[in-house]
Amino acid sequence: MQELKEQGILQPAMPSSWNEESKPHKFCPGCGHGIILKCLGEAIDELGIKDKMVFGCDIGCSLLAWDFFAVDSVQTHHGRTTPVIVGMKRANPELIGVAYMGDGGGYAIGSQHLFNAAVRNEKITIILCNNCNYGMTGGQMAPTTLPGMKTETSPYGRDVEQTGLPTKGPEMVAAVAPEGAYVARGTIANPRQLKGFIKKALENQMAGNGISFVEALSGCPTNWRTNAKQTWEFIEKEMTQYFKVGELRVPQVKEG
Ligand SMILES: Cc1ncc(C[n+]2csc(CCOP(=O)(O)OP(=O)(O)O)c2C)c(N)n1
Ligand code: SF4
Repeated sequence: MQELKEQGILQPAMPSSWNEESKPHKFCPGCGHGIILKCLGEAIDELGIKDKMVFGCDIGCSLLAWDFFAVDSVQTHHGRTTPVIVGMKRANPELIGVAYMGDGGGYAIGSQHLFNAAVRNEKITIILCNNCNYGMTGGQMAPTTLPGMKTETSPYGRDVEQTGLPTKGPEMVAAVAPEGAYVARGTIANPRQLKGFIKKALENQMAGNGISFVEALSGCPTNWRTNAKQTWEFIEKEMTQYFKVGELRVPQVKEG
């Protein structure tokens, strides 16, 4: 990477909070994780909080971001990133803690941590990549798999009579979090808006208001077995039908 830059062959506009040495990144071509993390990187830059940051990533494809940023980072066990970042934040409230995970990590194995962190209004930021499946392990059904959607473990399509309806994480967090919470759902199809949501989430933590949670609708072309156009259309036309994009909780701005 450095060599290519020195030769003037490659001059990518990377956020300064990124670790250039770890680029090109480790995600599959067309994966949405990179777009979400670019939004996060730009938000960190704009807020000037790089030196205060601790970035935690889960098991799942989010772990491929363990060296993504030039900030203190920790890679945790599956579903345990929320309590790890909560612990760090409680030990050092000056930190800006981000827990990054997939829908399996946040809504299945780690759902109790997400739920209870929301109930306690922990002053951390959680960013969750919703790609409708368990990406890293080969595309099994996840809590967010859409009704009728085929996966490795729902080859005839998700049967909601057997498995229930897909989890709506932001709606759940918004329902249980006390005053001061910031909750939103963005999409990689609208990175400018997604970056705005992530920035507001970080600002909410900086203000000490309460928990901030952003779900990002994302794509997993490898396991969906889709080309670029099909991936885009699935996110834009199928996912947004069920998962509504927008802000669900925005704290009142304190006067003075
Ligand atoms: C305790 C534990 N259970 C199961 C696994 C196996 N496992 C690894 S990644 C993963 C699913 C990841 O899916 P998700 O969290 O949605 O993230 P994605 O890979 O889609 O980004 C599972 C079940 C594990 N590593 N640890
Ligand atoms: S398996 Fe899916 S989620 Fe994982 S890196 Fe590849 S495209 Fe992304």
